[in-house]
Amino acid sequence: MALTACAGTPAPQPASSTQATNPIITNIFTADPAPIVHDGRLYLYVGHDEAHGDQMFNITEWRVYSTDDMAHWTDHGAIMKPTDFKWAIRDAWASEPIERDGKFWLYTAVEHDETDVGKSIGVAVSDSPTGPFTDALGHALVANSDTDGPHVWDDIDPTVFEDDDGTFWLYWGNANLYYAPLAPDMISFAAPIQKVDLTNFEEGPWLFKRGDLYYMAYAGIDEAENENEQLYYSTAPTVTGPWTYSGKIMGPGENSFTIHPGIVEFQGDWYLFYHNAALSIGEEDGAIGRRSVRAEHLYFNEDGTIQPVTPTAEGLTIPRRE
Ligand code: FUB
Repeated sequence: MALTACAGTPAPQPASSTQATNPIITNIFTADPAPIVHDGRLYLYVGHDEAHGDQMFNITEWRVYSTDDMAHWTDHGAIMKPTDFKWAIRDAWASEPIERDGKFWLYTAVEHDETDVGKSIGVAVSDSPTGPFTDALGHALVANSDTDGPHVWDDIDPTVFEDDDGTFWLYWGNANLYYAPLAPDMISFAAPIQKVDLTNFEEGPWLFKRGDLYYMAYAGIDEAENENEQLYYSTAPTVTGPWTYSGKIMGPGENSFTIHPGIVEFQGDWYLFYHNAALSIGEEDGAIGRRSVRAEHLYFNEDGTIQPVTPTAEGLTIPRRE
């Protein structure tokens, strides 16, 4: 709409805003978003799901996208596939990278070969956030036999975080939430693995800090309310707790049993990445294993609590509306 001015009054300036899209990536199915910021760009790591028909998941590779305005994205392509870990056989499940001294360490879940059946955490390394990444260890950092979970897929969904004292921490898990400090080599632990209980916790932990408060966002299930996963969070005064349940961030993802958070501050604003299964590509509808990554603005209250987020069909409007 054109704006016109009355004689003698200054012309009103149109508010300039950019409209992003939801989902962010529409030509392939993507899941388990992990956003990080490096050198003024936001890098988004996802799993590329090629499930067909009734297949549950067929997540074949990890890919990276980046942006400097949250609306226009560069596709950096595939950075690694599960069998680049010689001991893994499939399943590019959720991952999260972190930079340390110019190297990028990618912690990720994959299916281990027959020598330790079940999901395992691998660690890969690259000189660039856009890869390529190679196995940094030659075996799993955490294999199924290293933990005492209720099933063989409890060692998934790693989230990695650097604390103010320079210690890097890894949390991960499904059903059980495990954690341990990483050693300076980033490929071993500096202390034994421990466990913590969080209200409704199911999987997909995402650890971050804002001000003095540590936040653990995660996918959880409250069966009295909904059989599908919803996004919850707990907060703590230290990286190891004690954790206090702090509420729900978002309800279930449309058409999706799973939901998976990735939270980041970029250019002064906070963003929540998640996935649902509302996208169709050609004949293939979204489904349990064919999800697509999306983003919304995230708002905090004065006391540090997170305001519930309503998914939008249209995606981010930038700058955000107050
Ligand atoms: O994408 C595979 C699995 O589904 C992830 O590891 C979970 O967080 C859930 O999103």
